[in-house]
Amino acid sequence: MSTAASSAAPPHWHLVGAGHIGTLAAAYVRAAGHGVTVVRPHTAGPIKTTLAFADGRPLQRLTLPTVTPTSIEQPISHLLVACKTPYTRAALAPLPLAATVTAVRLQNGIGSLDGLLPSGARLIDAVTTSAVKGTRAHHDVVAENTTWFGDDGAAPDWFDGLRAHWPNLEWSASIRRRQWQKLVANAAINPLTALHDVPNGALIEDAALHARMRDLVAEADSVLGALDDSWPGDSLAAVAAIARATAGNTSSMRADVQRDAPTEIEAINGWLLRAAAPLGLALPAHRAVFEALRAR
Ligand code: KPL
Repeated sequence: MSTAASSAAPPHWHLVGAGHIGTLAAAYVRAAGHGVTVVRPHTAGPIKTTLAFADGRPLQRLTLPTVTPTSIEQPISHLLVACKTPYTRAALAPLPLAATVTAVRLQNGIGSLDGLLPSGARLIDAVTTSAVKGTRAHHDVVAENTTWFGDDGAAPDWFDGLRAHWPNLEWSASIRRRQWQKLVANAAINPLTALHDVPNGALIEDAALHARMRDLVAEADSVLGALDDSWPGDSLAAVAAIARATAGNTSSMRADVQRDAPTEIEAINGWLLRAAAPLGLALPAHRAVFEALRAR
């Protein structure tokens, strides 16, 4: 679903977080004729990288201009946020955001932009199941799965044009449901694989880990069901299917722990714990992994 096409000029995006998904998003918006500039904390030259696609289409070379927050002259009208959630506050604080900025949040977890955008901003949440691997200089786009953009409104006028260049991009009027589904998977798979330093498939193969995954999923379902009685619950089969489909993968949180970087635990399990508190729900399994990861 989208609004009628408009003759408005294509937007110019400022991208925060040129990691795997941020770079893929930059390649798609560039292909759609949008502008894109990467915001970096320190002066640096353009980012030069290549993207290889699993369907065999030609290697794409991408050169992205960069800018520091203090050298941005015009207020930012379109912002793509693809950094890891723990860096969001510091990355956005120095940015000159327009009062009506449109921000697309391509991050795990929920709520990392709360309180960081002007009151007139439009926040579009994005949920993707695409997968990219590689280095800063080269990205292997392993899977171009569905990506949903959405908020409470109709799609913006630039959406149809972008969709033509972003494989499997959809506008979702029920983005919250999509976010919650991804949240439950991330809240179960990520902390367990990080704490036990195992690939995702271990949560299927190891009975003890499987039982802990089941508890995390059941607690997450209890919170989401209490927040919204139309939440279907019973997410275990869906989460197990993700763990199975990504059996050999290192979850993003395990990768963060392996390189001693901050994890996204606050935006994932932390969000569930904060949502559960006013509902009077104790989430012992989430509390345990949250504390264990914070204690690292
Ligand atoms: O999204 C993921 C992540 O690692 O952050 C999953 C689905 C768990 C795949 O590894």
